[in-house]
Amino acid sequence: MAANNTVPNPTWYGDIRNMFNTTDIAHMRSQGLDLSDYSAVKNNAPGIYGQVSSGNMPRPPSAPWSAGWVQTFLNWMTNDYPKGTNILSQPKLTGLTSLTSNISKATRIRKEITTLSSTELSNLKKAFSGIMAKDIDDPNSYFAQAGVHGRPNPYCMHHIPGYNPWHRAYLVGFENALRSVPGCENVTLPYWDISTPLPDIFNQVPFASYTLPVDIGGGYRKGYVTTRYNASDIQANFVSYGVLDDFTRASTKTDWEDYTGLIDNRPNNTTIAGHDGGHVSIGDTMSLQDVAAFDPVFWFYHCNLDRLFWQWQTAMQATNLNGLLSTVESAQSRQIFTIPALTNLPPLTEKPPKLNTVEIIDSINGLDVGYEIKPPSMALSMQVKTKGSTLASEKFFVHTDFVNIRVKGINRLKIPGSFKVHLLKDGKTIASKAFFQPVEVEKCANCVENAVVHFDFELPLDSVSRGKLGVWVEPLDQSLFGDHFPHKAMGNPTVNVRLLLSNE
Ligand SMILES: [Cu+2]
Repeated sequence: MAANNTVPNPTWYGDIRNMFNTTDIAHMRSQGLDLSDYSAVKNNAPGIYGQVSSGNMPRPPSAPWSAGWVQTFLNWMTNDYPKGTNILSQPKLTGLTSLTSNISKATRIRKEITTLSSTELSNLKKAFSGIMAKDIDDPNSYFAQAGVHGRPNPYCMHHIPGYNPWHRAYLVGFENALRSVPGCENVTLPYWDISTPLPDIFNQVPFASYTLPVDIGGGYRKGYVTTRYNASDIQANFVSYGVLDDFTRASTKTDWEDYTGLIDNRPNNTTIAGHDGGHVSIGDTMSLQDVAAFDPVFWFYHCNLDRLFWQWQTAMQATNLNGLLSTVESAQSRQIFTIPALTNLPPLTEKPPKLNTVEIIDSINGLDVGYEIKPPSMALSMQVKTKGSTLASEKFFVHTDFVNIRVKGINRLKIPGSFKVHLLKDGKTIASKAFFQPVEVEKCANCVENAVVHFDFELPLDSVSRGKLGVWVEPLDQSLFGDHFPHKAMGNPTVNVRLLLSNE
């Protein structure tokens, strides 16, 4: 926003949040008003307007607002406080350009794996082989690193607000472990862009598989060798579970909760559903949370998800604490960034890499990590940004080409391990989603806290009309009830169908 010009149709994301600088935010936070919080600014807008129009606020060293700014703020109030859209979802991918320009600041540049030079690749192999050879009691060993994601040390940080922060810290710790191998001090973890088929390199030693050096419980014994599906089956599974669609949908979202998915009762069909569906698509080991991180592909898969998270942050100007907070809607989610005791990411805060939710926000400057994006990356094929509800004060369109079918009230604690939810029409599967969780799900505190989950299927209306629909839940572990998990045994889930709407 130009300093003195009036913006006729300002938005929270485009203009308003940028009118408050770090000093103003810190000052007012100490008085109980959080200017990085959309709801707080909206609810206190008349008071804020009074202060800035009279020149009483902001306090020095910030300069008083120009008449243009004051008018812009009033226009925002008059127009009923629009939030605005994500620049990634606009036709020009401005976010990606600014991302590339950020890269020069970081020294750890994570690249797409097929673009590595032969020296970079041989160093990476040396680093992987090096940590795989380390004693399992060494915190830098592959075994110790992979072992905190399921067995033997179960930290299940999924389907909760801390999901993205935790996995970012986890990758930094793993990268540091790779760098502990002599001669590999400059290695960075590359990513696998999952919109392209699994590269052949993953069939080579040491990326092809890992063999457990000891028993880890849950039936996984010393000598267990990780396995996965072949590249073409994985691509087909990504389509079946709508994985790329979920990530594309996530990239167009503006609120942190919508980007993450599932938390605070938001639709699940964004990042977290893409993550879960991707794990189950890659199989066999990757679909089982108890052992998923032992498959070497895990690290490259998650590095890609971290890259997508960083691209979203960049597009949303959410690469610092106040920027990120300006996208966080619910009080509960804000707490993991604002209450010191809740910023903890066990065990990654108390032990190396010693990072908490706030420290992971800025990769480029704070963590010294940057991503080299190989364009074109994720294809943004979704033209219409649909949602479930809007403010009654805003104009809206009803879309009759797509519907949202939500299967809700699934008590996942009753289902041992990962499972799939299929939508059937006249007995045939027309859409599927997957959920990734440990076998001993009742022993997982984060799972117990979020026991009841829902699944969102966004489908063309044509594909679901004129036919008998049904829902089938298929557990990966079929020893208990076979391949159809009884609806009664998981709390009798219900279904609801909604038309979608948009404001554009
Ligand atoms: Cu994962």
